[in-house]
Amino acid sequence: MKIDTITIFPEYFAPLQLSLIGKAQERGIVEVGIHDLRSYTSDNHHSVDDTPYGGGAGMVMKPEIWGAALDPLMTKESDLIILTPAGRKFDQPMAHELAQATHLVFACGRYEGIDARVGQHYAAKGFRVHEVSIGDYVLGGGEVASLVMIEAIARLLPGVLGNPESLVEESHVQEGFLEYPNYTKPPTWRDIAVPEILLSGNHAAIAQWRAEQARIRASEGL
Ligand code: 6GU
Repeated sequence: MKIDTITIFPEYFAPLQLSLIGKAQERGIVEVGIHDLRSYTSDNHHSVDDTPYGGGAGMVMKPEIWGAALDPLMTKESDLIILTPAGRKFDQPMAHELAQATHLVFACGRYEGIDARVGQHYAAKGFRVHEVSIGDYVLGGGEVASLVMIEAIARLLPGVLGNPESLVEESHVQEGFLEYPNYTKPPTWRDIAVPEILLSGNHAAIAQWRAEQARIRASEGL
């Protein structure tokens, strides 16, 4: 999978060199390109935003700059993701859906967002355009939101996770069952003992206990 992100803060994407996605890049499973929106400006001040038509607070990102940045990236294979708190809520099914894509282009808006004609234009040209939010709170921009999405999507790609069984087990999370509590050594830590059943070696009883614990967590809304 090819992933491109366009941003005025390329430094935000340094974590993509680490851990899971860093390794996936080394292995050639994903290739990430980071593009500085300001390099597509042509004025002396490198301005990317302007005042909103109709008045009001804040600034809106200029469509010409976004067009200049997106045109060379977009192909028939591309899905354009515009990050905005007004978008469709990102969730695990959407992560699975986008993990099937060949090329994802993330447009990270700042200020009050990107001129609405940008998404409209690429949709009218026949591109797949998704306006996406990661949750019901407001961030300073789409950078962190796109990092969240990239991590959730990349770990679903074949060969990224060392242990694909964890993907099978977590499918229960997607089905509305929340996970059971996990423990490792030592058997007692600060006077708290690991539930004895987990040390019993009785796999059927352990599976039953875990299912029950997951049900309790779900019913408590944890
Ligand atoms: Cl995608 N952008 C911003 N600015 N805030 C958000 C968001 C996106 N998702 C949740 N909050």
